[in-house]
Amino acid sequence: MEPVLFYGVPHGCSFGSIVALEWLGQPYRLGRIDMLSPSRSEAFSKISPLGATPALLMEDGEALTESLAILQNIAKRDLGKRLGFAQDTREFDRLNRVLSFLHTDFHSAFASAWSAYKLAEDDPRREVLRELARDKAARCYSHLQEMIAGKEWLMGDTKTVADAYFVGIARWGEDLGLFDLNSEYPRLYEYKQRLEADKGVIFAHAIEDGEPAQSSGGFLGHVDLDTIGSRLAA
Ligand SMILES: N[C@@H](CCC(=O)N[C@@H](CS)C(=O)NCC(=O)O)C(=O)O
Repeated sequence: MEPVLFYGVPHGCSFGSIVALEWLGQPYRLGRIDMLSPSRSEAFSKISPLGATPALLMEDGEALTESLAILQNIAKRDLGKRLGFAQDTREFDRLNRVLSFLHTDFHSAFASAWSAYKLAEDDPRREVLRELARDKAARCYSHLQEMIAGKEWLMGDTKTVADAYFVGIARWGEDLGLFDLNSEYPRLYEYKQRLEADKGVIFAHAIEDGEPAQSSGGFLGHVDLDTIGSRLAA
């Protein structure tokens, strides 16, 4: 049985894992999770005990959570695609460094702004939380702009899972109304636009938006969460 990636809407960080699966080109299915819904199905709670996405249900019924683990799992399925690197190489260490930065610094920089998003419009805590996120994320955007200088992709001349993960998170600055990337970080914006023109990225947007999506990879359709329980390892 092909792997199933559970992705979250709206605009989850799982976007990067969808893009990576498209770039890999091997058969897979998707499961859709509404992150704004207060409850999760029993089957999904077994797959992802914290209720978070992404989660990857693998061929043998074991579930893998955490973006970094999932992205490395996708990359190692065909190292010839160069979405990632063999573990005993310097490139592997460099990719891990970039992925860790993207997760622990960049992704987490937005946490307080997402908390603010869930508060009432007139809640006085909103602006404090948003300002905190803006400060932290600004440092990350600057660092990323330096990182991409003179390179086509984050790891150099090959697109990797780091680029896939980046594009799902970088949009949050504008989603949350905190940044205008084009005017504030023009070189980074240009890199992001190059990714936005990629077929896998266009596909992932269509999937999130619930629109007809043209896979150039191995997308076989969505799974029904009610029937997934039988695939879970004991
Ligand atoms: N440590 C996890 C965090 C994933 C995460 O933050 N997922 C968010 C979406 S970007 C989510 O599922 N939020 C909804 C929830 O936790 O209920 C990872 O890196 O995969």
